[in-house]
Amino acid sequence: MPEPMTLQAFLETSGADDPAVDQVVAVMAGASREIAATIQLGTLAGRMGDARGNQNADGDEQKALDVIAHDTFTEALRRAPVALVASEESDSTVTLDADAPLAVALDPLDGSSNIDTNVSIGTIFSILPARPGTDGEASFLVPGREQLGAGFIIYGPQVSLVMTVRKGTHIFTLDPARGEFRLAQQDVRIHPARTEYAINASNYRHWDECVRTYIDDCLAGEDGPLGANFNMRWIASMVADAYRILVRGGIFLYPGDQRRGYQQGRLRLLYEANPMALVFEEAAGAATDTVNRILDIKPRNLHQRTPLVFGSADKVERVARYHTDPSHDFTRSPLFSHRGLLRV
Ligand code: FDP
Repeated sequence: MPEPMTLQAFLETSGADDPAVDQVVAVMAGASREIAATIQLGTLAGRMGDARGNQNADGDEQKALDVIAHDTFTEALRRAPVALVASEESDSTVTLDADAPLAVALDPLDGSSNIDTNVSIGTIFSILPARPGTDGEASFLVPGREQLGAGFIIYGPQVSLVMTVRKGTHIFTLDPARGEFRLAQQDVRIHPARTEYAINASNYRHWDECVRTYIDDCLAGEDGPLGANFNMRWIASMVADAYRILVRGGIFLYPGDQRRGYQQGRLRLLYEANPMALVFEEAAGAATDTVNRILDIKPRNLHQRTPLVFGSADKVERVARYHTDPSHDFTRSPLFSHRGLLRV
């Protein structure tokens, strides 16, 4: 069997139209090896999941590994043509090379609450054009459809890079012996038929009626309005749930809910929703804030949150229909509807 192509060779032959974007992808992949090595050592590398006693700009408690990852990726990006970095772990943007053409938004360590649990965690990134002559934030406060590339690294049983430079979504896996990422899956297409959903179901009582109805209908199985038995998986590390959905289909939901501070959900538009949305759209999937396409939302501030639904396009569209037309399909199996006799 011929050896799978290295990331470097792939970028040279099938990379972005602008080689600067490829440089960012290569630098992110390179720096991720350092973070992966630290994560693999667990507590042997120190107490990475310990709180640092301060909160990030979103009010989340910062863990030691959040800060290490932020510093590692920001420093590494000095080796790429990057003018600005916006990070979930930093209140304001960081200027690297003011004359460089690109801006990068980062979630340096996604799934921080899983650091100590030996569960997959990751790094998410979004590449945008820098807008010279504007303040640092202006480059980031643009709709996600302007992204030139995006991706995430997952530190799991395998370390993998999922990336797009707007020419499909591709997966590379780290060969630890050689320290190289190699092509694992080219042009990923999300399976539409898989009936699997990911949601933190402990928030059921806080959701709006439309989200509850969709999940009720999943639970109703083949006798319910969706006519299929659904399975549930919730890893509580978005990168891990996203990777699974990419390779075998399904839907992820983190909607807004009634808890204090959760009206716009938990996830960040710039650092999490936009890059995931681009990765999923490039793989024939979809991503919304339950109704509107994520990539069309114009951010108002760097750390803005958004409800997020992504995955197989048919399922994402269905959730949107439940919000825009709450009577949709509830008639197919009235016994199981909210108005029915046998609501489960
Ligand atoms: P975390 O706070 O641990 O970084 O990014 C936020 C995130 O994890 C996602 O990775 C994950 O899907 C979600 O939050 C988990 O939320 P719950 O704590 O509500 O399960």
